Amino acid sequence: MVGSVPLRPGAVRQALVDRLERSLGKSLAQATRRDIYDALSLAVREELAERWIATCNRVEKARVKRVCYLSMEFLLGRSLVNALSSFDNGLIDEVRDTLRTLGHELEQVAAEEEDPGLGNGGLGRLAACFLDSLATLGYAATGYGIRYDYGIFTQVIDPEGAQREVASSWLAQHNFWERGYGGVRYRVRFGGRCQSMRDQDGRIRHEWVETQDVWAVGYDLLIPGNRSPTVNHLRLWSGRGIIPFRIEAFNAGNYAGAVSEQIDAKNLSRVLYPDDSTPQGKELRFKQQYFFVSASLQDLLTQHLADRRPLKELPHAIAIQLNDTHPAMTIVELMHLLVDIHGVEWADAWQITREVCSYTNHTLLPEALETWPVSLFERLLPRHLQIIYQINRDFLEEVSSRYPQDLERRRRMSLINEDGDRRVRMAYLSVIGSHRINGVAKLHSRLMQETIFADFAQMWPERFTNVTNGIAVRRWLKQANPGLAALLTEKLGSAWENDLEDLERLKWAVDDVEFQQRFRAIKLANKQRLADTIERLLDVRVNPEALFDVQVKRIHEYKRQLLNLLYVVVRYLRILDDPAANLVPRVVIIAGKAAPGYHMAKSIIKLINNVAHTINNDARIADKLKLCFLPDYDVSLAQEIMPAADLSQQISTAGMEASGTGNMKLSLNGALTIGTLDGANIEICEAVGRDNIFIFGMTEQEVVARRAQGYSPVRVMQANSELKRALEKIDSGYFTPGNISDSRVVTDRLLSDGEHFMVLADFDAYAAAQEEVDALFAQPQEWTRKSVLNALSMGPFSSDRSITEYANNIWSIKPVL
Ligand code: 26Y
Repeated sequence: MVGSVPLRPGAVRQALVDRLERSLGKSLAQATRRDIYDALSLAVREELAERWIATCNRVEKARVKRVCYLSMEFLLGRSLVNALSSFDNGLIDEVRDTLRTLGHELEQVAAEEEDPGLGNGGLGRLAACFLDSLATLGYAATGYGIRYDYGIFTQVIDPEGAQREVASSWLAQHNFWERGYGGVRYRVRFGGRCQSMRDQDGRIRHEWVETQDVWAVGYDLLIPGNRSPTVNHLRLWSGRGIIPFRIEAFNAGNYAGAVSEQIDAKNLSRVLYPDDSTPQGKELRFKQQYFFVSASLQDLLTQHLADRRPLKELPHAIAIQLNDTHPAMTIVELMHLLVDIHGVEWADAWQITREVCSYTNHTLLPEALETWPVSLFERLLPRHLQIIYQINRDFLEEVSSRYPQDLERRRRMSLINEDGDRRVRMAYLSVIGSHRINGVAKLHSRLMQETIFADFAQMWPERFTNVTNGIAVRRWLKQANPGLAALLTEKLGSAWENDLEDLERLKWAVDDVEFQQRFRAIKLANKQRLADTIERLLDVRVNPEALFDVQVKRIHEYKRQLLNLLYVVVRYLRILDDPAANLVPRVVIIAGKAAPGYHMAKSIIKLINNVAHTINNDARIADKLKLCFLPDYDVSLAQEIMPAADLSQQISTAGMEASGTGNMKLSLNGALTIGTLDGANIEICEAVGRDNIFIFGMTEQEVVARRAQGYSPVRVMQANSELKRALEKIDSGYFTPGNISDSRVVTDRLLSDGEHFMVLADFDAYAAAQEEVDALFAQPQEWTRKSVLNALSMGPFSSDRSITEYANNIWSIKPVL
């Protein structure tokens, strides 16, 4: 039974009391903060549900084309404030006031919600920003993914400074943001064998029989658009046994056997990226991919047929976007469903598949380019292997007719890698089955065409394109930085929320002293708030007037947290040399998780924490330098950090960061970037102007050339005495008195011949750029001018712009409105 008092302006208190009493059975006097959260969430969800139904009706009537965004990851962040602030009627202000009269702060009530960590990093957060933009712009769109019981682990730092992973269930408490409770379900099949026979018309039909099946049950999360009538949904699949409980086995005393089928099925959606270092782990990941792809495709075909539209019209009704290669089995499963289940001719099915699908690549790193052993397909998806072979035969024929006699090219481009154990190349499958293939920033899209997909780009240049990433302005400015949002709205009205380019109109304010002062005061308040969080988390007090220098992202050697750390050690040693020197005080903030099996990344975290411990407890340093590793970086923590940053570190080895999106979030909140010419940094530099960003280091071409010459880090170290001293200090165990080998694994790696990420090679240039940062920060007005300019120049980096490009150039869709 839902509440009867709708959540509307003028009725917030009544709506709350109504949900408390009638849905939760609590009086206002008894209500805890959690109860208030529950009641408010219930009321908000009802509003969304109403809009969602209306959206579905509009989509059905208008028969507009719909996007299906398939992704293994969605990092949505918390829902309550996002939903409340999306309403166009100022409701959130009344909610805030009402809660205050009840003795609660909205921010604290909102923090009752577990942040759903259904992703790892950039790719997952991008998917969430895209869903936000799709709804805001009024496009019909469905996200499809997995409802992991346990998303990304909670990162705990142990007393030695090392990362420990703790399972965290976002579902431990009732989740109000889900709709459906498993209303939709599809059968997903594994194993078995194939048989073929002729039908009445003499055509060969393939059957896949004796399979082991599971249910995929769907749960929907509602996705509101900002100041938009559109509410879309994200459908996440959860595994269930076909026979959840075998009562005969149970009664015979076999309690484990009675539920084993249910457990096996539920394991499919148990965790995000299960460790794949064991054969069981590999198999589980493979099954997860097929599981969510199959359920999603069955779902969209069922809806298409329910609309009484013929299958050949599918490309006019649906666009499927593959978020990297994790959903690449879409190409094969769609062929299987069209040909084997719905009797479409092979050639027609292939044309439909290619017109419907498109693929985004997010990384050039070789270890992330997925391949699956042919033997896994043989055992778990035998019919799909036949289909892959057929696709490959047709494709290689095309290659041969384009490039006769070029056997080497055929070998290179084949879907099957024949070296060693035979493997299916999932990225090639994604390319062959898509009408558009895009990278996520200009440099990355070019490199993608010149390296990993060079043969394909030569054969089909018209299929390759770029769509530079973007971020959701609502979450990363409107919600994360209410102070700045209010200032912008005061000056411009609120149009910027859905049209970030509108900030250009404020460019006059860059030199306006009063505006600068207000901008600076907002930044200081945000820094004060983060300083409080730092004290709560780390028991370290930092000075909010210091320069807040931020590097937040996954911990990976290519992102070069070690370059940052080396410079911190250099600064530390400089202060010790001359405690009286007049240095710009800095708080260096680092956060991010390491993959559980990535030992070097974990050593990096441990070293950062050990250096931090030494510096932060060294009384001689006082406020001049603090190093803070904030544990358990997630979307909610990011929302606190971004608005408080002065400096944004984007210092990957050029050519390795596909785009980056944290760079955009930080700049939008007024941080200046210190960065390499990599990923979207290049485009950020173009947008803000070369004078308003600190660019340093080797270009992508220089990296390649230097590597070709033979890179010797030892030689680099010898040439820079400060760098040498910092490395020696780390190597001596100064920061890790308990265990010298903790630091030595890191210094050994940095100094190893040909070190792949070339950390030391960029050190001189990095340190020089950091000196420029200090010099500018010492001139607060100049700094603020550039900071304002950065924020106001981020128009091109709204995910609304990215989505508009996908809509026009890849999906051919129009808004429902
Ligand atoms: C399955 C496994 C091998 C794997 C799992 C996750 C491979 C890759 C990933 C995730 C990649 C990722 O998050 N890439 C990031 O995507 C962002 C959005 O496009 C980019 O901004 C960022 O540069 C890129 O590293």
